[in-house]
Amino acid sequence: MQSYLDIENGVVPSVCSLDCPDQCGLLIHKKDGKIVKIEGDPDHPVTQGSICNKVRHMTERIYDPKRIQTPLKRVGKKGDGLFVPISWSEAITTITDHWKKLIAEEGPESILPYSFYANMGKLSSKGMDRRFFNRLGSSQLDRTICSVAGEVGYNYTMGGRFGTDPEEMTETKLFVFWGINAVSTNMHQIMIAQKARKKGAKIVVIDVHKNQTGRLADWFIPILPGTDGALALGIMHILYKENLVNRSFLEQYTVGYEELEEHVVQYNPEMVSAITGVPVEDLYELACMYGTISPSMIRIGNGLQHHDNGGMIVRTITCLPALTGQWAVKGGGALKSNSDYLTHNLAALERPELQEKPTRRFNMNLLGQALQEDLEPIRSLYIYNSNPAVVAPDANKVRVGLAREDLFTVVHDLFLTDTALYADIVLPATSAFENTDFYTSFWHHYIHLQEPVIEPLDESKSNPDVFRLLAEAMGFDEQAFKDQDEEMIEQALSELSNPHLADVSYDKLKTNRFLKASHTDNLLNRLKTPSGKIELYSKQMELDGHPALPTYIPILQDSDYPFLYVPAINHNFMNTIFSNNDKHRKLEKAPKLFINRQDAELRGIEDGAAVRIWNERGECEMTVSIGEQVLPGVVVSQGFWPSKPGEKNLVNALTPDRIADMGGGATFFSGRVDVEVLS
Ligand SMILES: Nc1nc2c(c(=O)[nH]1)N[C@H]1C(S)=C(S)[C@@H](COP(=O)(O)OP(=O)(O)OC[C@H]3O[C@@H](n4cnc5c(=O)[nH]c(N)nc54)[C@H](O)[C@@H]3O)O[C@H]1N2
Ligand SMILES: Nc1nc2c(c(=O)[nH]1)N[C@H]1C(S)=C(S)[C@@H](COP(=O)(O)OP(=O)(O)OC[C@H]3O[C@@H](n4cnc5c(=O)[nH]c(N)nc54)[C@H](O)[C@@H]3O)O[C@H]1N2
Ligand code: SF4
Ligand SMILES: [Mo]
Repeated sequence: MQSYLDIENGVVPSVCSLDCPDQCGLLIHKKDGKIVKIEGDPDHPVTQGSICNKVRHMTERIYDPKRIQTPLKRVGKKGDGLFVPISWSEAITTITDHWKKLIAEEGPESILPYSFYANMGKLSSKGMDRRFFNRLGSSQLDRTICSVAGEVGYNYTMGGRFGTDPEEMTETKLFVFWGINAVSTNMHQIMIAQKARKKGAKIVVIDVHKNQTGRLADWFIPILPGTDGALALGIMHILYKENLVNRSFLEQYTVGYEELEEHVVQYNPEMVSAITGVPVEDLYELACMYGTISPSMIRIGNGLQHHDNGGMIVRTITCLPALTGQWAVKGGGALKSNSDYLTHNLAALERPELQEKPTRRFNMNLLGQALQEDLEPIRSLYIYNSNPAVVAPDANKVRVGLAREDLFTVVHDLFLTDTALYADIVLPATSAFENTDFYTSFWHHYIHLQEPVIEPLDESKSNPDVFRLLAEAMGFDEQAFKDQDEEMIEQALSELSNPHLADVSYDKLKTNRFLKASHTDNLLNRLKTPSGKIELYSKQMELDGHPALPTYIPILQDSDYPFLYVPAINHNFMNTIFSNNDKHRKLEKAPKLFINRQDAELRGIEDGAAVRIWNERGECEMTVSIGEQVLPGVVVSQGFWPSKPGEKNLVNALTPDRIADMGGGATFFSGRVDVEVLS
């Protein structure tokens, strides 16, 4: 088959690499060997030719003159951004000489990798990198910043990351978008809901902010942050009381439904209303709607689990479709993540046996604290696929750590991010269109192959290629470090224990570009909970120190600042990606703080005023937008803007680095702040 690299003029298929549930099929237009246009692939069964505005303007990012062209060495102070170009061989020798010395003097655990899934490619995010750090014997990172609390919570109820298939949701009659800003973050889910709406479906949005998604709803229900568990329990109370539960489903497929019935008596509507801010009449109407409309589907977002109690919130909401028997209805149920339909052979890709002995682990949400560890300090960080100086909680603490003169930091990225400014060595990364890789969606059920569309620009290298070079320079002579990308994909797709991928192979992917996970059997017959049933009562939770039944546990009141602060993501950036592109920045205009009219009036804050937002961790400046988009006592912002030292755009300067109730998750939205007009 002809390589796409040889096609100078024409259109080739591809897939979106970004950390987005939709994982769109793409068509890349090439002219004179360069990418000139990116559009959706109309043949993709789920995304069907439409893509977001962000990626439609991706070409600007690929050929941005600001892209790092060569490896760089720091010559100024950390944070100042003064670098000089060096060769790859000098960069690799500098890094590995430093590491060899560190290993001899302080041991390999003085080195810590730090990464996330900015490029969702399996080889780029959990392939050669894992092999390398396993073999190096470095400290290990728990990658907890995104969705782990909710996933652990979901799994207690359902036993795995299996949910409703989006392709079945054309049948759905009630969509509950719960803590998800899907217009911005899962646009094809909205498109499916809109299609169903034409056939009479209703869209309910439960959120702390009436953003794009709330504005599109048939019914928007504003709620106080971190109280969704109470709302779900209030719905259960009414469902049982009004006999809207499906008893035959409960008997056949669940454990603990009788205990739950007794337990939810305490969550009476008055109490739930006082906790959540949802009026009693609305609570009744919502419960009755949920108890009577079928098929109903709850799309559980990420936002509502970035709280102290985020795991329990998702665990609780996940019980609702069982009460109404929705798991047995086509197009009914819930969807948090569908990742487990597409789990490949992780061990073959990551090679855990290359690690001689278990090493210490760090929770990525505690990077600031980890860099203060002084008994056995971290002496070197290798950062890729991530921009922790902006995205990590309590980011000022992270930056104090990154500024340590005795910390040797390597950053591999496409751009000189705020994190890269603190690096000793910066390495230029390829864009995904320059790589071979494979991708699996965590929303729809497809696996995709990515073959390079263009050659690596300038001297940039992919993540796996850099780890191959580092391994060679470290003297690691195992075959694992010589495996090429195609071989690694074959390994990842061989000896699969996941029956849903039984029909998937590298060869088939090469011919088809994307393949759907098969699922001929019923989810209800293969639940991986300890009991094999949906666990409304979970013994495992009790063993893990949680209440066995879904329970409302309030978020921590960590201070007396008057506002709960929800610094969410925005429409035109992808986390920090695109925050340095003119087009995307222009569309976002400027960072804004949404505040309730009542709060603004009380404080003499006018619409459009410049304000300072602050707490004991840091401060940030924004322009105010007044309205009823949020409840009193809540302020919300959207987007992470670059924030060089001295600038005041860093929302994560304000966020707590407390750990959520499950999985070591982040608590970005459980912090408190004060707001004052800038004089
Ligand atoms: N355009 C765009 N798309 C993206 C991203 C991006 O930055 N920009 N990021 C990607 C990533 S990494 C992820 S994880 C996903 C996340 O996408 P989503 O799942 O949509 O999650 P968030 O945007 O974090 O939060 C969703 C909503 O939760 C609300 N929220 C916050 N706290 C609460 C609460 O206590 N209760 C309720 N009911 N709602 C609450 C917020 O107001 C927000 O509207 O999006 C991905 N897609
Ligand atoms: N306040 C607040 N903070 C949050 C969140 C929130 O909602 N509110 N959301 C959290 C969530 S859900 C997430 S997932 C994280 C996201 O946090 P991150 O994943 O760290 O953020 P990104 O901005 O997506 O990506 C980081 C960098 O990876 C680089 N990159 C892209 N592709 C490649 C590649 O192939 N190789 C290399 N080496 N680098 C590459 C990009 O250029 C970018 O600079 O942020 C978290 N932080
Ligand atoms: S960011 Fe999401 S919606 Fe946009 S093209 Fe990529 S996968 Fe599709
Ligand atoms: Mo995320």
